[in-house]
Amino acid sequence: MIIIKLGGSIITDKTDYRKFNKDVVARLCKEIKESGQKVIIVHGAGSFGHIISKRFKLNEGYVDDAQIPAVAQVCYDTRDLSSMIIKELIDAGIPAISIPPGSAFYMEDRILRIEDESVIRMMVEKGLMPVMFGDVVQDKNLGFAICSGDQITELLAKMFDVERVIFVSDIDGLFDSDPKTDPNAELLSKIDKDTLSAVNTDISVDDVTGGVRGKIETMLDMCSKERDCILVNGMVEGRLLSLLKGEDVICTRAEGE
Ligand code: IP8
Repeated sequence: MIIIKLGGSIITDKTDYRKFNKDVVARLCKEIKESGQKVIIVHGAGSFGHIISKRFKLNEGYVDDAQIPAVAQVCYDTRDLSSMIIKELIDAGIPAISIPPGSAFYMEDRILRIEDESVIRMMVEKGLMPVMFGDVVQDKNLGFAICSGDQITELLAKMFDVERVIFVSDIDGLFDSDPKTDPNAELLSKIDKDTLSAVNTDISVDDVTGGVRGKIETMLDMCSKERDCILVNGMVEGRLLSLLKGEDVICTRAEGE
């Protein structure tokens, strides 16, 4: 089993509220279908989640009543985004069903709790693809909190026998500084625990769930002897398909010891 996390920067324009990258998503869905691999997809929220969440400080939990309509709006927007992705998956021939974490699960101090995994397992056993995403989730202690797609990815990796986790983004991999602003930025083809201190992880767009630093931490946390974690550029046509077919591609790989 492979988990693919479609990052918010590839499925949306993160600087433009609710701008869906339909053509890119449609192509990636076709690449996944063509690979023939058994895959579960998780997606980020992009500009359907981060812009309003940041404006209303939703990641701080409940602070005042002005946040409540914003919670509803973000939940509406992320579900809308997920429906658009499901449409592309179904059109590509992948039978996918959206499971909104904010409607199905809860959190405790930002830790996601799934008490009953059976529905997700039943879907997978039948060949249906459960699709989950970054969302606002009710939190027993904070009121509500942001649950990132990366948290969902970690949880699914524990539930299933996952040999590979692929993070699809709009950059070739992790660089030692931001390639969008630094022409001398160098790609790190492999990363380990020392990588965090070596890279400049400034965040350039609205992102309430940790940006590049959070990504490195998640990749290192999730990789093991049996499971590698890969960051790949989904904007390059065919690269995800090549990776899924086992070919060598430009990417960053976190391998466990
Ligand atoms: O895009 C964030 O999920 P991510 C979810 O996977 C919200 O970090 C609502 C901002």
